[in-house]
Amino acid sequence: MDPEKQTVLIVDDMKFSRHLLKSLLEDDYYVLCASSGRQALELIMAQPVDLVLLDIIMPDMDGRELCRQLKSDPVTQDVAVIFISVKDETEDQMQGFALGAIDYITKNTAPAVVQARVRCHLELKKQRDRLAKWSFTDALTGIPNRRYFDETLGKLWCYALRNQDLLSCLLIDIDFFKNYNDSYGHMEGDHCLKKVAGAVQAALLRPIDTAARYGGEEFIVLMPSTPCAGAVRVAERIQANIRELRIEHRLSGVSNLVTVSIGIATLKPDRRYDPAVLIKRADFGLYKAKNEGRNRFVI
Ligand code: GH3
Ligand code: MG
Ligand code: MG
Ligand code: MG
Repeated sequence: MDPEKQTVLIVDDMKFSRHLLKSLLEDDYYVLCASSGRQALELIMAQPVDLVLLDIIMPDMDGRELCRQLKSDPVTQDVAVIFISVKDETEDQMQGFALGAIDYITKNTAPAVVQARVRCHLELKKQRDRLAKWSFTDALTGIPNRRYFDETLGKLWCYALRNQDLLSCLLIDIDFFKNYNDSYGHMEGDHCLKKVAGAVQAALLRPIDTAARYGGEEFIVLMPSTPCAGAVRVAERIQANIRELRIEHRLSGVSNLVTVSIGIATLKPDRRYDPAVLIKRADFGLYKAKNEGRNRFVI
């Protein structure tokens, strides 16, 4: 799959309409088709979709209901929707925008115009994605930043809550990093941060696991559907990766090599808690790891 190529989902109960739209778009985009709202929801949950072209009149779940559901779920609320319908009254169109659609195309629109409008929206989506990627990336290390982490935590928390699933978190802090900066200089410090970020990220084997720079010399990892034992294995891999880097710390007089301390927390989200509880628990583990001598993890 070409990662630059965008994906459009056509949702229409009429085979003819699906085929017509598909023929207009398949040269430039990946095109998925669904014949019902329910099928569309399944496809949207299973893969990234850049744009949904949504028919309104459908049996079972109509297009408006699907749009309502997408916009009310934090996991899917950013999916862009364009209604494509035979309903051409001003009121229908205004209702479509009120539901959160970014455009409304009536089915009597010339095919070339449909194509042009879809292209225009997808171009804007591409630019939005670029900006989002930029604003979610830590400038020094190139890994996701705190903003990205906070958003992801919100989404994965909802997801785990709904599925009654476990969520694990690691809070990682470089040991004696102030001494490192004082002994080797700030530039070397930055270089060390980049290497440690790479070692943390390389320890994650599942694409759903997220690592981010949480603060100055702190990193955080979020792992959905992961029990404590799985989180421990990742913490061990992170420490092994950092050991292998063999970054000298001798000049500081407090340690031979750069090491990290890790706090581990696992919980099953509950409506009574806020996602911050998970981080608070990991932070408590980190605090204990520091107190017990550093270069270790504590649950
Ligand atoms: P501990 O083992 O208890 O964690 O000790 P520490 O020295 O690592 O902890 P402390 O919080 O006192 O120091 C963190 C240091 O991280 C201080 C700060 O100068 C450094 N730091 C934070 N952000 C950056 C950065 O972007 N680049 C560099 N070079 N240093 C940074
Ligand atoms: Mg229809
Ligand atoms: Mg710190
Ligand atoms: Mg530190």
